[in-house]
Amino acid sequence: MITLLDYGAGNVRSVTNAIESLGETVRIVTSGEDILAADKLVFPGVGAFGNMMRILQEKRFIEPLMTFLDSNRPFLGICLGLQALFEHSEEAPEVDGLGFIAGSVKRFAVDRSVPHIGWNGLNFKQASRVFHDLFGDEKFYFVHSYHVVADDPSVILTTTNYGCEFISSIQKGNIIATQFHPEKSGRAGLMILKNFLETTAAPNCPVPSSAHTTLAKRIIACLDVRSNDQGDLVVTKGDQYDVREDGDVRNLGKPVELAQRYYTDGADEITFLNITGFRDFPLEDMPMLEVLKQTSEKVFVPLTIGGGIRDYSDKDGRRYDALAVAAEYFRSGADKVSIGSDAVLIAEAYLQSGRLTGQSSIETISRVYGNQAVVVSIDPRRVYLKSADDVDHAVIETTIPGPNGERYCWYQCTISGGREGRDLDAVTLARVCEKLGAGEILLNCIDRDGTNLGFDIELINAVTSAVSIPVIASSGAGRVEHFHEVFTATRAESALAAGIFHRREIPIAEVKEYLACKVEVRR
Ligand code: 1PR
Repeated sequence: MITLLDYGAGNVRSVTNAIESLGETVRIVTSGEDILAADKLVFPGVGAFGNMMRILQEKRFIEPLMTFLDSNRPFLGICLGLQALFEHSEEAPEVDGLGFIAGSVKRFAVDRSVPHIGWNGLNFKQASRVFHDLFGDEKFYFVHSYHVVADDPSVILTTTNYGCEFISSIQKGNIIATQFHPEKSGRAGLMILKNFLETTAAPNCPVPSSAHTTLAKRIIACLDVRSNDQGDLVVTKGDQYDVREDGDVRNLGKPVELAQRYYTDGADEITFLNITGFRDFPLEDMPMLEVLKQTSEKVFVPLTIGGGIRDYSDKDGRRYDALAVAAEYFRSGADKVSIGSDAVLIAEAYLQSGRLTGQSSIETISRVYGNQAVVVSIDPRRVYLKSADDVDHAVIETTIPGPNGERYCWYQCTISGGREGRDLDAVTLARVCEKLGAGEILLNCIDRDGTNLGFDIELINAVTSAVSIPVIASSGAGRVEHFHEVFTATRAESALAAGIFHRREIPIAEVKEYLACKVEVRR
């Protein structure tokens, strides 16, 4: 029996699912006594440091937690569960941490995208039983903007390189805590959890083949999900956002089965887009929530869900805010939510008023769950221009001329699944969303969607150079070479594809095989 400290923010379902998949039972902490009575305690922290410490305080968990840690019983902290052990954090200087380990938590000051999102390796500094059976070159999933700095180097278990060398896990007696998410790190992560559960595993200090770790480029499988005309939830795919074929919604398979297949094939992340979410309220869309729940029981890589995240009034006039919709997605197993149409409307309102309200979906969700949990999905299409001065938008000079030989274009944002174009360009939208608290951009391109012509490199370069958060390149992948191109010709951190994977034209493993000696990928 494992005791799990859930303080109510974010996705602890995935940790529970991962532990249960290893044959253990999980008991969730409801009181300080549960912490004191625990044999082994897992503390998965999600969200923001200040919010976490305030909730621990309110629930009177701090004292029992300190008693547990002092007793040296097996403890596994994950992500914020590591940061909580330190004295304070730059993220919330006014709030004290537990102070179990001397040191503090600092924001990354590196010339790279922050948050540090994705799969990175470990430099092993000492042996640990949680590394039993690891070889040393495995990669683990990270998602964070802050890292710990320990006063006493003897607690450092591993470090990781990301523009600097930072502490990625600590060990002090039986107290172990990782910045990465074992529950989201596929087979290697499950092995760490298994070793933690089996306290008899022999200590191991693996030797990686390289002296430095490198963040891998991620390959993401995207599943557009909606009900077909028979009412079954199906994965569909169109080209340029038309998903009907001879009048029927194209049916490419069952969402949970496909997600599982992609996990087994080596996908680094799975994205579900509830593509009718913009018109149907997601909280009434129980099958979609069920898909997420079932997937998170079997798939141990990060799950993102998008569609319909916005404030909403139901037919009886009851109001729900976007935060409630996101909370339900997180409770059902999502690690990140993706906001599409609402982000455009928020950015337009901000540009008009020049004022941040603090009330938008991007701001409220990132405040509670952290920036890394908020992805903004942009659906732009090209608008060609004769001259760069024709519009008041971010214009690029293009090497792909328009139908009338135009040499310039801007990327017009759309809402409602590409149905409505707005007077806002993709570069400005990305910039505003970063300012509002988005942690990542999912950059689609309607012109390329489903065409197999390759990613729109010009669009991706325009957006990546405007923001410092990671960008997921999406739309148009048709050959393995397209992934190589997007990772070498742009600063995109990850590449997303749908059609080629659904139609089994190119398996994910083949993409990784091709990339292996050219760019860093997770194998
Ligand atoms: O606006 O917050 O409700 O979010 C709705 C989300 O659903 C948006 O992210 C929007 O992109 C997506 N969406 C809406 N309608 C459709 C549709 O297909 N009719 N899907 C749709 C867009 C997603 C793309 C696709 C890539 C890769 N498709 O990300 O997966 O273009 O495809 P490819 O590899 O086959 O080229 P909201």
